[in-house]
Amino acid sequence: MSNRVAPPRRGAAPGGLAVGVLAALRRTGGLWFGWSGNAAGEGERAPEIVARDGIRYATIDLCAEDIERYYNGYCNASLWPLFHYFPGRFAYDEENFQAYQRVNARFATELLKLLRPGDLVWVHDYHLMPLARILRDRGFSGPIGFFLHIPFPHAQVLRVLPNHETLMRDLCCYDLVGLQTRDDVQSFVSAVRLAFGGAVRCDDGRLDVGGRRVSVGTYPIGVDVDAIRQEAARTVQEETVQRLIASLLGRRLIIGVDRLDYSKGLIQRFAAYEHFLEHDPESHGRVTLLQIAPLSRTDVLAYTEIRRALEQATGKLNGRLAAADWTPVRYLNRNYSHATLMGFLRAAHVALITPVRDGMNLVAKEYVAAQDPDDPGVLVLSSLAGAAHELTGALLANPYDRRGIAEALRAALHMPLAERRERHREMAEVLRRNDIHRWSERFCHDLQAAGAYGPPAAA
Ligand code: ADQ
Repeated sequence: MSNRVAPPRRGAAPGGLAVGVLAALRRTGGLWFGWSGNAAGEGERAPEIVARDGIRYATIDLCAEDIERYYNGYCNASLWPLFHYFPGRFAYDEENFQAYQRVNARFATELLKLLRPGDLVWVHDYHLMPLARILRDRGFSGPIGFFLHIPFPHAQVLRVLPNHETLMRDLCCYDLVGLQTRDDVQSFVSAVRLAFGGAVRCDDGRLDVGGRRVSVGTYPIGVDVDAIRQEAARTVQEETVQRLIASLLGRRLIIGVDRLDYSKGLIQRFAAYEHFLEHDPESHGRVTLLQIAPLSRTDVLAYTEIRRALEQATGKLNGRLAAADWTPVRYLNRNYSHATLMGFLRAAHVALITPVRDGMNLVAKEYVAAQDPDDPGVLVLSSLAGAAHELTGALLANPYDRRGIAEALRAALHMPLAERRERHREMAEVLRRNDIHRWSERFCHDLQAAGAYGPPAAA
């Protein structure tokens, strides 16, 4: 279950969650259920179901008011900013919370009609936190797990949300709660303690709360390393990527790929790049930053604002520093196929991935996987991305520290081949040990085990 379902389409660009869910379902088969992304006409219709390559995709439409209140409102103007530590961008409206509950109840009703005995339910992300409680209330007794793709905020941030206690109680109806990093697990436990009082016991990843036992663990999402390497090696030869390479005229390519979102730190990144260029005149005319930033959540005000701010920042930077034959930043709001994107990543000498907060950041992992091991590029990565916990062979820097990022960029551009190979080897090994298949296998295995405990925890 996830808010949006992404049946594979040619040229479609799945986000991080979709990449992970698809990889998991391709191995196990099963049903993927969620919102179609469309507004409903009159009345509620039964889910539309299509089957492709062993996976069934079931989707429902939502009415315009629910899209506005549940999706744009509670999910993306309340939960998203707060979970990414932006209380300043947090907005709250009680009616939006009611819509959130209403849509979750509708998802549960439709899902129950499709579930079969022995099914295991894996719920993805912050849109669907109440789902287990509703499924339990209506008699479903199989294992239900929850994975959060974004950061889990510390209790002292979460308490800004008026309904944080309700949400924490709902989350404790799952058998297994999976989070991206150890920090997220600690924050989750802090929030459970806040909601249930200090008396919550936590032993070896199991919490005893409100008469139930809930398992909690770290499940960092990964990528399919070998598939990406092969895909990148193939597409780097194709016309779109070759034309990009030819257009550089020998300049070094720095790449950034992020949904256009304030959590991705693009304003700070452009400022750091400008700082780098100002303090390194030698690099003028010798580097190009290609920033690919497809638009997202265009109906939410904060996203229109960040888009405008980035357009201004790009215009200002290029206006100040460009030469007649050189543009420092190429800024694109468009989607590419996954394959083409992997070719771009392989062609780049440096990836500049500097979110100000990110659950994991798959692009950082994809960049490492896409490299030629004999001549790999260098990853400059934000210390505030979940991926920084694993990718210690990257050049890590604080995304708000312009000077630190500029120094990392300089070091990346001048790094000797032996060091690039060594850092890349180390990171590729980590990625291979914990790839996307292992992520889903571990989660499903632990969910089966957690579900087998049954409800107990004697009061
Ligand atoms: P996202 O915020 O979407 O994911 P990310 O993890 O980087 O961020 O995943 C983005 C995915 O979309 C990548 O697979 C990337 O290749 C793809 N993509 C991005 N831009 C594209 C473009 N222009 N064209 C084609 N494909 C593009 C959320 C969380 C993250 C978490 C993931 C997975 O916010 O922190 O890592 O889920 O759990």
